Amino acid sequence: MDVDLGKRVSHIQICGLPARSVDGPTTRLSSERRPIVSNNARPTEDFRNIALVGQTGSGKTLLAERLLFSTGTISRMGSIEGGSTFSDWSDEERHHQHSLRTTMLHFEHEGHMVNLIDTPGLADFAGHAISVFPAVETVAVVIDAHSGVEPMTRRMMKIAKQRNLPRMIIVNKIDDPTCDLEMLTEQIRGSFGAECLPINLPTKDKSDTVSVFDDEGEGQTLFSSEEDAHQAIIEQIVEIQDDLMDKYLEDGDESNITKQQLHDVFEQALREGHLVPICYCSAKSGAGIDSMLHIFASLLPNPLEGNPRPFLKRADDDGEEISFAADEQADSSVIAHIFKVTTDPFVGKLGVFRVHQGTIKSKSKILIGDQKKPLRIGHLLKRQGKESVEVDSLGPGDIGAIGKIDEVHFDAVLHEGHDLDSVYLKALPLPKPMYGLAIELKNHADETKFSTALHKILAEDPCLKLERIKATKQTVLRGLGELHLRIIIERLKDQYGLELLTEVPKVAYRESITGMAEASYRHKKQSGGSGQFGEVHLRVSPLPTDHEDGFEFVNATVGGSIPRQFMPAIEKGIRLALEHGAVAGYPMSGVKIEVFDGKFHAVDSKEIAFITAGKKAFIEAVTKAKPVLLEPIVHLEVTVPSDKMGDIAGDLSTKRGRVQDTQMLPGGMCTVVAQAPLSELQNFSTELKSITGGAGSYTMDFSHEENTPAHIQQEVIAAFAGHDDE
Ligand SMILES: Nc1nc2c(ncn2[C@@H]2O[C@H](COP(=O)(O)OP(=O)(O)O)[C@@H](O)[C@H]2O)c(=O)[nH]1
Ligand SMILES: [Mg+2]
Repeated sequence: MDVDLGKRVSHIQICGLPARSVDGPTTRLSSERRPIVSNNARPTEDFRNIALVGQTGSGKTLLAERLLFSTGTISRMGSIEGGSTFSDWSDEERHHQHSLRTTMLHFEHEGHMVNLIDTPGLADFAGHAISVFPAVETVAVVIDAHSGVEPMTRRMMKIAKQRNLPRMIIVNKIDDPTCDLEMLTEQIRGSFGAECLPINLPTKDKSDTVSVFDDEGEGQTLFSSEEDAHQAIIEQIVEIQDDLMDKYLEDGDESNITKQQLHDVFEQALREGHLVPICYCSAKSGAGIDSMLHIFASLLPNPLEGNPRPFLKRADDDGEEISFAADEQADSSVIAHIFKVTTDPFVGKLGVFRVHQGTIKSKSKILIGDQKKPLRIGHLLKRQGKESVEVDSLGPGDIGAIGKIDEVHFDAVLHEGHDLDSVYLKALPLPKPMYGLAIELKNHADETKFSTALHKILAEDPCLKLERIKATKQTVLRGLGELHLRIIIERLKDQYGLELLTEVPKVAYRESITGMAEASYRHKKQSGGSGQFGEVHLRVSPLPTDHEDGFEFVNATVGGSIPRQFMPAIEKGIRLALEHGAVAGYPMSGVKIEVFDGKFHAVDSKEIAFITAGKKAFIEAVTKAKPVLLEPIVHLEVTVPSDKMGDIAGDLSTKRGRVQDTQMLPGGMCTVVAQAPLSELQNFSTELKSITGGAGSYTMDFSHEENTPAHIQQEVIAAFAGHDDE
């Protein structure tokens, strides 16, 4: 059934519509049909695309709410506790009182359109936060003034820097009477470098801020002074342009540098990571919000200024892969990137995208990735929290969504011409789903419904994976942590009525080899009419651990001992063995295979014969090539009260963990950095809670793989030996 989108449009302010009145979390349906909003006229320079990221609880969602309120976009401020913010709108989020998804918001300020993306700060949902990076010019990392730099602060600062994204730091909650903002500023600079400089300063009573770049606002500052902070920024930015630096040094100030020159060099410094402005505010009291809005509008890069996204064009057969930047021009051929897929209870499946060049028009046709047939865009939407406004077009730099197109998937590129079929965006460093739960349906009759529901959920979440492990006969759902999976399981129950039984999965080992070996296999079958014949000689050897695919297949035959057309069949047989493991039933990787000889028969050689011969020869070679079982090792950063440091270090060492570093943090906390095998950490979140009385937190990231201890390896291989090799 077609949902009438016109009915859902309520009083959100977009492009001149009146301000929306907030009426709590339920979706309002207004009876009159509103027209499609014309969104044509906005020039690309007017957009500011900003992602709010950082530790959970730092106040991103309330800050988003405050920004919507201060710009007149909403007429009343909601609260986190009351579950009435614009950004945390789902029942799940209100129940858990945490953002669990990214939310698109937008507002106008000083004639600019700010697309603001609120992201979840929990480590379990880090993938959602990171995946919006390609959509924005600026990553704003929010820090809680009381808690200071936290694990997610570091992680987001690091990833944004790796992706060459201009960054700013927002110190929120300056109303908190216990915070020491001067010390915190030193901590920030100590953690992220001297390029972090205040762009506004809190006043003595922390009820307001003073802008230091363009001398707006006044009052006595809490620390430093307006002049010193101003000078520090100017000196930092003129450094990157020699002529400005000379002028500045000659005159002793910036009096001979024009406003435009200063703006440009400011923007360049942001882009080059030479300046990270620190902006102080309180989402709760509203202190510093006007100054922040002015900074957004006047200083943050617009889509034409920010660093270009790393688009790549896949090579055709003999060409080379090329990288290129989208041009952000309205009349170019469309390139838009889907950075989020979600399901809206009213609109259905939604693909949320950023336009990087060209103009997407409603009712026009669009290609998705390398699909042959174009699809008609039914509904072109601009999202405001859970609400949608239907627009007629979206130009470069803008963020919007298309509804009801099944083919849309995460990371897909939307475009108009087949010449752009092979365009994609350089992969993001998304966290690897490692935390697993073995799942089973309570009621097996729901199998079909389950697979449809899971398909939808998996499409929305790039950090969620489903595995069927043959060795353990378990279906394992993998995500980033206990909460991540708990929420998915709750969602399956609440939205789809599906109940699951769960248990701790057996460890996900991976097979590899450490030596080189050769083997051959002849597959011959004679039954009545034509027979089957194929013979394969191959060599296996280990690949470097950082090899991209973990698999390399080489046809090294000479003189046509096996005709070329059978090579895909041999590869297929080998891949079958790889998938199901050769020695212990776990997926294998890190192997190079060279087929160097073989035999064929003009009549009896068929694909099936070479599939079997390839598989059997491979399994035999691997068995001789000193196979090993690898286990995932994770990088852990555990933040606990300092007096629990010893307990945590001791606990980790009983888990085969290695403590690598410890850092003291303000507020009597410390961080323990360690590596440990994932298999030992299944109950870590519960244990940490009990050791620290709930005051500890941790982030866990895939680090690398290591050989499992010999006795474990022998046990696992022996347990598999009884299985068939199908
Ligand atoms: N005192 C104070 N509390 C705040 C401020 N901003 C947010 N909070 C509170 O901090 C908690 C976490 O806020 P939330 O916006 O959900 O944080 P998020 O996880 O970063 O989105 C909530 O209880 C907010 O009411 C602020 O500026 N001052
Ligand atoms: Mg939030």
